Amino acid sequence: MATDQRTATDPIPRFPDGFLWGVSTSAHQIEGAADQRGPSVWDTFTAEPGHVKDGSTAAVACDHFHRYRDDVALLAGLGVDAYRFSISWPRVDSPGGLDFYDRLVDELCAAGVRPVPTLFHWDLPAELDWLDRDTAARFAAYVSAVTERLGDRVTKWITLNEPAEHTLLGHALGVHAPGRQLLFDALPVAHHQLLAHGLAVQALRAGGASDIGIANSHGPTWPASRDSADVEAADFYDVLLNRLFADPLLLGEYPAGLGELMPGDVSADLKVISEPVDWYGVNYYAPTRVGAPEGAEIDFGGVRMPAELPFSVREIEGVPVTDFGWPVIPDGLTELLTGFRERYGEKLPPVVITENGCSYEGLDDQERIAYLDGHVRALHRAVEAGVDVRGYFVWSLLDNFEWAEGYARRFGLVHVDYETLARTPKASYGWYRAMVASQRA
Ligand code: IFM
Repeated sequence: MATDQRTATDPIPRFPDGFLWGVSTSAHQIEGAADQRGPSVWDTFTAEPGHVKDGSTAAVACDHFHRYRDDVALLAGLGVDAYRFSISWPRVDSPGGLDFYDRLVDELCAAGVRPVPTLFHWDLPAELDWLDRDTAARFAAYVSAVTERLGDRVTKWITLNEPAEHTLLGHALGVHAPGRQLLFDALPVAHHQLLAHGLAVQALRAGGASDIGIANSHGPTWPASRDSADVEAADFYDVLLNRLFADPLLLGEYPAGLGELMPGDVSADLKVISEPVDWYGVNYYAPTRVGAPEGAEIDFGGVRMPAELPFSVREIEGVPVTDFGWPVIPDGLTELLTGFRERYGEKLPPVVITENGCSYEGLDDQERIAYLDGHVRALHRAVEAGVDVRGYFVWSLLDNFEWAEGYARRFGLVHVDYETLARTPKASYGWYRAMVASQRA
């Protein structure tokens, strides 16, 4: 049987020894306890009506801050090797803020689950701004403080989560915090986050860390047709999504034409930005179909795409979609990883899938099982094709605050009742537990 015809009833093939199976969350999306930390740009943004679809905020979210012991018990029950969570910079900046992460890390270690913190997952302290170069240095100082406190127990670190989305959605299109609509004037935000990453790698190494990565979102970009205008638009989108952050990190250079648009002494900064990482994190959800601009603003999955952009995002027809409307295309993951391997060759460090998942309602979430099953198999095909993949993290452990969508999109293996905050494992939790166990059998 051809590999791409394997079905959900066939056992999932074995991944290499030492492969890390995990789940992911982020601070702002689950912690709550907003009264015990300073405000972030997301608090300011959600306070303004119209920014979050259901008008909700993350003030309570899943109340993980108070219920972290229950959540670690869920992780232990799941049998995962590792838990990717994020550290809230505004909490760390508040009195006693690091105590929470100290307790969480202890609880994880006691449960035999490896902590994998992300140091920035979009919740920038409200008084800071990525348009300011100084924010990068402030980030490095915060990272040093975190490493000093947790570095005796945490060995695996992630600097940033999806700086591309934070730049594009937050600063270019204005649908995420801080709500700026700068279009291409948002490029300094990308550069300063990259610089922050490089400085953070230096700070982590100075603190003794030796297992450092970043979580970048990527996906294949498919031209809407063979028309040269569509192909050109898709290439442009590919640069934004797949190369703007990866090229400086892995090659020490910006894609042609972009370096000139960045502020500061770019060549000196690129040396810092390309400090070698130990592994490269990829968040994968779906491919994007891109065509030439259509001359009018379009609403794509709730994201306003202004007419001035040199591309338009088009629907991918004939495939299942999640509740969010995202196409389900597992082969896109194989294509992405083999394509990365071709593009970056030996410069691509080992890869970890730091996020993959889908939004569906319901406790008997067979669609989520099918999605995860398909993607894990697709990942294995990438391994068979020679890509060095070392781990896979499902987004997400819990249903949570899905940014501008509020609580309407449920990505969890565990259902959260937002009235009672009760956690109920879904069918997919049982599926993932059995799959991870089967890898060890
Ligand atoms: O919830 C987000 C996460 O914060 C970043 N990656 C994509 C997820 C689903 O949209």
